[in-house]
Amino acid sequence: MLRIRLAEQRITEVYPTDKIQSPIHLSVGQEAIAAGVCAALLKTDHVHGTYRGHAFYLAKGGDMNRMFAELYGKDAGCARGKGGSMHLVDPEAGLMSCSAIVASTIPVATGDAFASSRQGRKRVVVSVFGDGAIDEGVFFESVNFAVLKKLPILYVLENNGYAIHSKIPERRKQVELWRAAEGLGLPGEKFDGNDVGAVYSVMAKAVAWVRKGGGPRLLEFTAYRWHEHVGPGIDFHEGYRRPNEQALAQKNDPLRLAKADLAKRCKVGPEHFEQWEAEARDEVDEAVEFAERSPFPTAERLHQDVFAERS
Ligand SMILES: Cc1ncc(C[n+]2csc(CCOP(=O)(O)OP(=O)(O)O)c2C)c(N)n1
Ligand SMILES: [Mg+2]
Repeated sequence: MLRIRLAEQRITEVYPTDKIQSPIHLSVGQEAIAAGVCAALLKTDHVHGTYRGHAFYLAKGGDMNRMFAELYGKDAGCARGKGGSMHLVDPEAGLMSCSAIVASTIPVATGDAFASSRQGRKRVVVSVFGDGAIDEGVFFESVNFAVLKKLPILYVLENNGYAIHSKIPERRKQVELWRAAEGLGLPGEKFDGNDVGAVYSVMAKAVAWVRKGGGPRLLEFTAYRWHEHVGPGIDFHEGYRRPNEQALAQKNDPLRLAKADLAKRCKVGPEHFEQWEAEARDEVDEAVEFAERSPFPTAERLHQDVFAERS
C-alpha cells in the first residue's frame, strides 16, 4: 500500500513536466483493495484490471522500474512504451491486461478463466472493474457464461461511488451492486475496502473456494477516490462530491487505518514505518531515474508486438 501511495504521489509531481504524456487515473485512497486482493493470490494466478491500474500492477508483483518507464513512453516499459498508464501489463507477474475501455477486460478475464479450466489448471482469475463497469452489457454476458461453465473466476468490484462525476443512484435504481447479477446465479457480497486485513481475509476464503471448483463469485469492496477522475489534481471544489466526503476520506484512509492496526495489534513501532517508507521512496526514486535515462523506442518498434500470429 505504501509503495502504491508513494509511487502515485511521485506521478503527481512529475506529471506537470509533461514527461508523462498518457492520461493517468490514480488509486490513492483505494490501495487496500489491490493490496488485500493480490496478497491472497499466487504468482501464477491472473489479474485483469482497468485503466486505474498502477495499484494492481504493483500489488500483483509488477516491476516499479518498468511501470515508470511505461508511463514515460520508453522502450523499457512493461508494454514497450506503447500502452502508457492505462495499459499496464506483466504476464510474468500475472497482471494480464488493463484497458482504457470501461468493462472491456471483463470478457477477456472470463475467457482466460475458461482457458484455464479447459487446460485443467488450478489457476484463479480475478477480474477487477469499477462500479461504472456494471452499467455495461458485457458484464452480464460474461457473468452468465462464467456461472454457466462454473469458471474459476472472482469478479472484484471497486466501488468508489462514482463513474467520472456521476453517482450510482443517478445511474441505476438498484444500488446494491453486489446483487447486480444475482438473477444470473452469481453470488455476491459487499465489504469495506478501506480495511486491508478484511479485504485479504475475504479474498483468501473466496480464492480457496474458487480453487476447489466452487465457481465464480462477486466481491464488492467500497473505497474512495481522492484525486480527480483523471489527472493529478484534487477536485473537491468541482461540486460533484458531497461536502463531507473529504473529511470521510481522511478518516477512512486505508494507510492510516493499517498503520494504526499494525501498531496496536502487532506492536509495530514508528521506526519500522520509517524504514518501510524510506525503502519505498528509494524504489520510486530509482524507478524515476531509470525511466528518465531509458531510450524511447526506435521507429522500427512501431509495428512490433501489435498482432500475435497463432502458430
Ligand atoms: C466503453 C466506455 N464508455 C465510456 C468510457 C468513458 N469513461 C472512462 S472512465 C469512465 C467511468 C468508469 O467508472 P468506474 O467503472 O466506476 O471506474 P472508476 O473510474 O471509478 O475507477 C467512463 C464512463 C470509456 N472509457 N469506455
Ligand atoms: Mg467508480
